[in-house]
Amino acid sequence: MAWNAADPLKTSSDVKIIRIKTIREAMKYDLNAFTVSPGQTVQIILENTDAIEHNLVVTRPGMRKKVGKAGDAMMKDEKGTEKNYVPSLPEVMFATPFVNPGQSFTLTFKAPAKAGDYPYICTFPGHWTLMNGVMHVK
Ligand SMILES: [Cu+2]
Repeated sequence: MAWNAADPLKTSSDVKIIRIKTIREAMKYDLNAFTVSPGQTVQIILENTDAIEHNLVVTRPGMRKKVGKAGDAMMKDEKGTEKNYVPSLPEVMFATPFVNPGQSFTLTFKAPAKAGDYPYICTFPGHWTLMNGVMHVK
């Protein structure tokens, strides 16, 4: 897992750019699924158009619930905010920090080499059950 900022020098035609916005007062992303190729460079541009903070965390296949619940449990962690409510678990692959209302963050990473369905969620406690989607790698 890494906090990755966009590096404009590294963009090439092979970069898959995915734009995701948050839906105001709905606790949802406006994109519930997208597809990338194995090993491809992916840039997720998370634009927070909601009135509260959100993040976006990509998990290993089948780990949405585990990571989401670990995020919920961080409500009791006094360093939760500092950690952006991103659990320190091997199931977490990529994560944005918290994105403030009206701000955006670009998360750049290499898509997994292994085909599969990789869930993404907001790990702010209580958000993941509604605020989620799937990155299909194929
Ligand atoms: Cu959220």
